Order: sequence, then C-alpha cells, then structure tokens
Amino acid sequence: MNPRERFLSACRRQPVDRHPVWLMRQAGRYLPEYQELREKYDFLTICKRPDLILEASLQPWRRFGMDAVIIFSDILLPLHAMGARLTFEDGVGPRFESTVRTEKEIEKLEIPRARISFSYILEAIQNVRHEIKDNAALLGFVGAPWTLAAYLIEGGSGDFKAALNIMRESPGILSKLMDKITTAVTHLAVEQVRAGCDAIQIFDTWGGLLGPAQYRELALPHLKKISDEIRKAAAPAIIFIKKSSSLLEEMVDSGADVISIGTDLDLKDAISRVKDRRAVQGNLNPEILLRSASTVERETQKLLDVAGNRPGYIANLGHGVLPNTPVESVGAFVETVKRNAIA
Ligand code: 1CP
Repeated sequence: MNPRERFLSACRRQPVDRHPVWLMRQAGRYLPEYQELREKYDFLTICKRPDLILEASLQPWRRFGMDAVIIFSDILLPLHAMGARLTFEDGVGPRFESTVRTEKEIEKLEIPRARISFSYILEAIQNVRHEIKDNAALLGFVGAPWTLAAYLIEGGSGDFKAALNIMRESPGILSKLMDKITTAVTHLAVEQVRAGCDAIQIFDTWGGLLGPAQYRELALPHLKKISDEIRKAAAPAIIFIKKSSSLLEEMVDSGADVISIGTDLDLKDAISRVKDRRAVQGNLNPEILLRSASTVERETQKLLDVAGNRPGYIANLGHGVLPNTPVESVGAFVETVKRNAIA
C-alpha cells in the first residue's frame, strides 16, 4: 500500500496495512533546515514564493517520511488577501494593521478570486504533488470561519474576548463576517483540491471558546458549507479543534470525514463516542515530544494500542509541534507508528 492510498483509506475508514502518520505543524521552527531557510527569508516571503513553499513543505517529509505532506502556508493569509493587512513579528506572532468589528469594516473586506490571489499556493501544490507522487498524501488547509473571525476582531493573537463580546452583543455582525470568510475559504479549499491536494484540514483551533449550543448555532452551518464543497470536489475533510471534548458531537455533524481531537480528551473516550461514524485523528500531547525518545515511544504505543485494528485512525498530535521540540522525538513518533503493522 503506498502512503497516499494508506492515508486516503484511513480517511474513508477502509482497511490499511498500518495506521498513517503525520504531525500538525510538522514543518517549521523545530527543524534546523527550516531555521536555515528563515535566516535568509522572512516568514511571509516563504509563504508567497512557490519554490520556497515547496522546500518548506518537503523538509519534514525528506527527513522523516511521514504519510502526508501539508502545504506550507498559514490560515491567516486569506485574510490578508481579503484586505486585512497582516504582519508576523518574531516573538509577537501575527498582527493585523487594524481590527474588523463594524458592519462598515466587514463590507470593505473583499472576496478574493482564489485562482488569482492564491496562484502562488496553487502553483506550489502542483509542484509538491509532482515531487511526492504517491509517496505521500498532500494536504491543503484553511482556517475555520469562527477562528479566522476571532483573529480579525482581535487584530491578531490574544484572548479573543472582543470576538466573544461581539458574539453576545451583535450576533448579526459576527454572522456577516463569518459568511464572508466562509465564501473566501471555500473557494480556496476547492482550488487546493483541484491543484492536487488529496484532503483538506479545517483548523478551528479556537472553536473550544464556544459552548456546544453556540458552536452548533454559529459555527456549524458555515463548516457544513465548506465540507460540502470539499466533498463535491471529491476530497475528504478533516476538522480540528484544540479543545474538542465538549464539541465532539458537533464535529461529527460538521460534515467532515475525519475528527482531529485535541489533548483534552483520551483517544479511547473519543473513539467510543465517535464510534464508527467518522475516522479519528490524534492526539499525542506535543509536550510529550519534549521528553526522552523512550517516553515518546511508550506514549505513542499506548495510542496505537487503543486504536488497535480500527479502520479509520490517523496518528498525529493533539496540537502543533512546539518550536523547541528535538528532531529525534519527531523521528521516534513516526517510527513507532510505522513499526506497528496491522495483522
Ligand atoms: O517565524 C516563523 O517562521 C513563523 C511561524 C509560523 C509557521 C511555521 C506561523 C506563524 N505559521 C506557520 C505555518 C503554519 N501555520 C502551517 C504550515 C506548517 C505545518 O503545519 O507544517 C499551518 C498548518 C499553520 C496553521 C495555523 N496558523 C494555525 C492552526 C493550527 C494551530 O497551530 O492551532 C493557527 C492558529 C495559525 C496562526 C499563527 N500563525 C503563526 C503563528 C505563530 C500563529 C499562532 C498565533 C497564536 O498563537 O494565536
């Protein structure tokens, strides 16, 4: 079974020879070869040049041979294309030039024409596909409307209190903003599939700030639209929420084929709650990777023992790789999964 078939079979809950493995944020700062690239180019330059996107996307795969390559980009870039000027500062993180909080500010946001505005991502996808062939699945991704709206309202990283306030006080405004974001990211997701991505991960990192009823009412209708269009483009969708224990049913109802669970949940509980309705991805705590290789192996083995021969499991972390992670730990995680053949 080649890695691309293995990954797609797991998404569809079909039998595999072993569980596929990749890591959220597998490209980036923990990798010496990425740090070298960053000495020459700033983050946004890497994100906008197809040759550098190709290089950054392939770096972890060349070193560790994960079953999936994720295209190097950022969930916030589409907001820049919508007209919200974005910068990334070392040690500060993403910052928007101004916040988006009023109807007038929402009206000013544009819906980018994906093939033109994101041509550099789409070109990079074609090139990565050509390089990896069937030796890895290729993942595209978008941010979920709630998470992206939260960043826009906040004006960057933060506690997202302003977004929660707007939700309580002017839900109509939030819903207009999320509608616009949904249209933009849906186009991007579909174009990523057309350019050669096998599956799309939807990052709703901050979904857990909402309660289940709020999530169902506010976030779910938008997610369903995005996953419907991804499905029509014939690719599976993966939904990730960082704090997923209270939102598991909502994730099942999001229309996504794979539920990517955070670290606030035991894999065993997640599987017993999701049952055979969806594939499940996750959820080694990224902090485990800061410990010894033998601890990584032991903890990874525990996840694999829980997953057993279940069709529809993808080994991954419960959130992204931390910047100070030793490369040996990532290797130990990938190798432990690869050693576990399914009888
Ligand atoms: O200095 C640098 O080189 C920039 C650091 C960096 C990197 C490597 C940022 C800034 N983004 C990325 C790449 C990235 N971001 C990828 C592709 C690489 C890969 O996964 O291998 C992906 C999928 C993302 C997704 C992303 N960006 C998310 C969702 C996943 C998650 O971690 O929850 C979020 C929330 C962002 C926003 C963002 N971009 C960058 C930072 C530091 C942040 C987080 C800001 C915050 O804490 O609120």
